[in-house]
Amino acid sequence: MASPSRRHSRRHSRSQPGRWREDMGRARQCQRPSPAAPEDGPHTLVVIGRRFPLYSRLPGGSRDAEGSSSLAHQLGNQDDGPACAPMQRALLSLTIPLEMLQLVKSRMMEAMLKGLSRETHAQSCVQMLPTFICSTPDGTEKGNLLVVELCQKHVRTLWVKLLGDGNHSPEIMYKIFDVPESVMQGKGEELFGFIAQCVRQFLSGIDSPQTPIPLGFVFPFSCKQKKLDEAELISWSKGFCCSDVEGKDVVQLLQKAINSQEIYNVDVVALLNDTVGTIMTCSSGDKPCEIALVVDTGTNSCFMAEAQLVEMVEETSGRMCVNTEWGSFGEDGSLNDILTPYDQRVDQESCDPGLKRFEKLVGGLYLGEIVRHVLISLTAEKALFVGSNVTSLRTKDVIRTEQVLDIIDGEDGMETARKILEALGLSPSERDCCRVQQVCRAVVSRAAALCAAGLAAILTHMRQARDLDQLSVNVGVEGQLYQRQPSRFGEILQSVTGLLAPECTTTLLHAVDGTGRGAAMVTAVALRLAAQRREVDQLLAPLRLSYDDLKHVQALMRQEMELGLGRDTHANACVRMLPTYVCATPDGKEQGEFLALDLGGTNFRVLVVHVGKEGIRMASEIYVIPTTAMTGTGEALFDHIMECIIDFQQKQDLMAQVLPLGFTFSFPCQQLGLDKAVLLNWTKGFNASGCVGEDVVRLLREAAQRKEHLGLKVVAVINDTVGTMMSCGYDDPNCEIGLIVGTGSNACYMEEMRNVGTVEGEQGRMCINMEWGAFGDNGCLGSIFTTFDELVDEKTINAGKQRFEKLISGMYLGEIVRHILVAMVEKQLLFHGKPCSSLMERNIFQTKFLSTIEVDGLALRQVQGILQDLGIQASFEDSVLVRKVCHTVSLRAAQLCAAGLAAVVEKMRENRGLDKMAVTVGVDGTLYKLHPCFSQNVQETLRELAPNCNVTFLQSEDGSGKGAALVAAVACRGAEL
Ligand code: 0WK
Ligand code: BGC
Repeated sequence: MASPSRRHSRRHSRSQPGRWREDMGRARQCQRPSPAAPEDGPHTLVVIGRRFPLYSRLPGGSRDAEGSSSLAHQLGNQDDGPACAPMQRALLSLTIPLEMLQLVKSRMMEAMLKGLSRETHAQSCVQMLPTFICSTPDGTEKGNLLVVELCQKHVRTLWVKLLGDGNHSPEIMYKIFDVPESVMQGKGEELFGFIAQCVRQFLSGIDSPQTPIPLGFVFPFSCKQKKLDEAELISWSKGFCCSDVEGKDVVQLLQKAINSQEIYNVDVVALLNDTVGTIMTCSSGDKPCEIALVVDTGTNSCFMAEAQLVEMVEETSGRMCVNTEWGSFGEDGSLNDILTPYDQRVDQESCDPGLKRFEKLVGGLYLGEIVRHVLISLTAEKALFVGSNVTSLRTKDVIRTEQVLDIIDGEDGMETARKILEALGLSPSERDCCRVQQVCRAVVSRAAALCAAGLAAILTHMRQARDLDQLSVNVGVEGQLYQRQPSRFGEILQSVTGLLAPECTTTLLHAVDGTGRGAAMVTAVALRLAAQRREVDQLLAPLRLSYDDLKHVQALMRQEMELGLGRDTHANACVRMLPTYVCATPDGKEQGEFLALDLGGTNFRVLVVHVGKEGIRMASEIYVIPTTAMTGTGEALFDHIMECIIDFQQKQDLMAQVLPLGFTFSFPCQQLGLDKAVLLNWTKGFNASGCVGEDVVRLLREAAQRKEHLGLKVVAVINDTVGTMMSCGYDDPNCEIGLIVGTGSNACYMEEMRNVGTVEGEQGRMCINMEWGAFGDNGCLGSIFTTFDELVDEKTINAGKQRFEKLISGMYLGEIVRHILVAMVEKQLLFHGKPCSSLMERNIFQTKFLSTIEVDGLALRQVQGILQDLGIQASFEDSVLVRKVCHTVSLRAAQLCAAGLAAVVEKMRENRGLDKMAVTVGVDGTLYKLHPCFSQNVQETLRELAPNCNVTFLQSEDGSGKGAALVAAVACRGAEL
């Protein structure tokens, strides 16, 4: 960017319309006003040289006869001129006692809470619109940015250079273009066309780069914001009423207009309300501003609300800037008891009667009108301009607010009043000028006091929402009513706020250069977030599976199933489709008492199960399998298992009985009979030696022998998927599929014997344990595996094995997330790129964290809590990102699980030659059961992938221990046959 001087000379060609300014954008701070000299403090009503304390009489100063009478009495005593009574009445009606201001404050708080709540938002007249801005600038924002501000009567285009050095003094160049009246009331297209032309002219006047130029649009009207760059206009105000804009996305309208100006490198990346621009402009790294007021043509405010209170948005923790749109306060009648006849007339003559009631008491577009109507009424009561031709007073807007401000704030307000009145063809007396000045003061003081009541409402709301006794905040203020320093408006605003919210300390900061810098900050933040979003999406893209991807996985799974069932192909198949010798699901006739073991999940359980006509009763005990036992010798493992069994039998007083035992052994086993199964390989972190290739029932029996325990009678060994199918089949005979999504993952289903090439016989069905965890071990899922999956796999004790399981199950999802988070830190997308040693530790990010983090409406504070426990300081944005990663990983797992199931149900449907098939899946596993949306995602995806199958999911309540007992019961019944 060229040096300021040269740039200055070349560009200021007079030929170009609009007015140029170059300003280094510094914000001036105005401190709490020094206590006013008693005789001329802001809250003194001056009538003909006498001073009356207006607001200091609260509390206790009630507006009872005493209060008002004392005021009237004081007023009466002072302006004892002719017709002073109408004057006193007028001033009194424009004076709001503090207790009434207290009421206005509490009504505003009520309306704010109504606006924040999802239930009552629509009915609230204070709309509390989310702005999607969740943090104030931290001074690191950088870049050249274009800002367009649509102000009252002009468009301001700014070129802002943020240096990222705390941005206390960004370089700002701007140009102002007056908006023709016709454009303000014309077609929307014309308005945006006009703005786009201003942009083109402005850019042609500066050597703007050809590279993409981000534009921030300050649009001071109530908008329903969906994103930073998507906002629908709710309603026009302040004299603007262009057609064909309300209900439309204003960002799109501007972008379209800019493109039609053949400016293709300008991208509207953020739209913000002027209050938001003010809060950002007045914020700087070390002094964030948390409230902003605009007291200009219109009035409005915004503040940093607790996100969890903003029920209209997802975000549930941290803070979000909320645009109150308090201009509409009172549209529900809640200000009727302070509205004067003058206000009613101003409202009736406005272009939106009944609307924007608060704005019509405070906004600069209306104060001049209120004064005019007071003067008309006082003239009618012969309290003013006796003998003057007052027709000019009948002209709307003949008295402008800046004139009112001149009259009260100017050095010689009286003289100013004379000049203005004479310019209106009036011949005012000294007294007239004095009374006009009093009326102006009363109107502006009331506006300031009402603004203070609104500000006090926000302050108290924030203090209560943050659960603080005291609150101290910076308040950015922008607008002509506050512009003059010191201004009567400012002094009353400050002092009355102090009276209405004594537990809050406010520092008013004047937004010197309007909202330009703030808009640039927001645009820079929007850019940073957009760039981050793009990078995050890029990083997560390989984990996002399309419908076609899932259909492909489904087809691959079917292919592998056929290979696994094939007599000649079974040996090399990765999905081994293991026959279980369970040929029927329970028929309810099962009877007896059984012991059951359940090994292979999160917990090792020993159960005693009583199966009878009245149903099933069971008792169980959970035992831990220490890692040493999982990875030590098989002997030690089975000895440990025996100790648990004996402990259980002792506790259950079963030592004297030899109950048939059903053994759920949740690992891939070649079943050689109902009670004989050879372990093919360990999974899920187990790696006990001397077991693979062995009959696990024999290993258990040998352990019983070693313990000289005669009370063991294993009659069946099953996989947990089979146990789950049997256990659910007992309640739902339609249950012919078992699914586990827990530490590991697997499925079984009832296959037609004719299709089971590895077992003799063509009749009937047999349950096949698919061992789908190993799907992809032959590389057929290469296109699905991501670098993160490779990182997880290579660190496991069974690298290259159980690839499908490692994409789906609980033992691995946390690790996938951890690797993605590490990558994001490396790419500066997370935690400000600060390396986190804790994140480098394997398995530190547990899968159960996903289940917590993805809970809908979870306060992101809890996400921050989890990260904090891991020693990671996470910002609000960080927490949102971490949740996004968790969701992406768990959704993929659920979708892949559904693709596997789709292959199974479609095969069963075809097996049975059915067009439509209904079937139940018995399911178990902590991930499926405890994750907030895993089961729903599985079911939704399955409905898409296998629309001809109506699949019911039945969660197994008592796990597969019950299933093992039922299989044992069938085994025992078979033995009796
Ligand atoms: C409970 C079943 C058990 C199975 C487990 C899987 O009773 O057989 O192995 O679910 O879930 P996990 O405990 O691994 O989450
Ligand atoms: C095992 C299966 C078991 C599944 C669920 C997998 O690791 O190979 O046999 O069914 O985990 O526990």
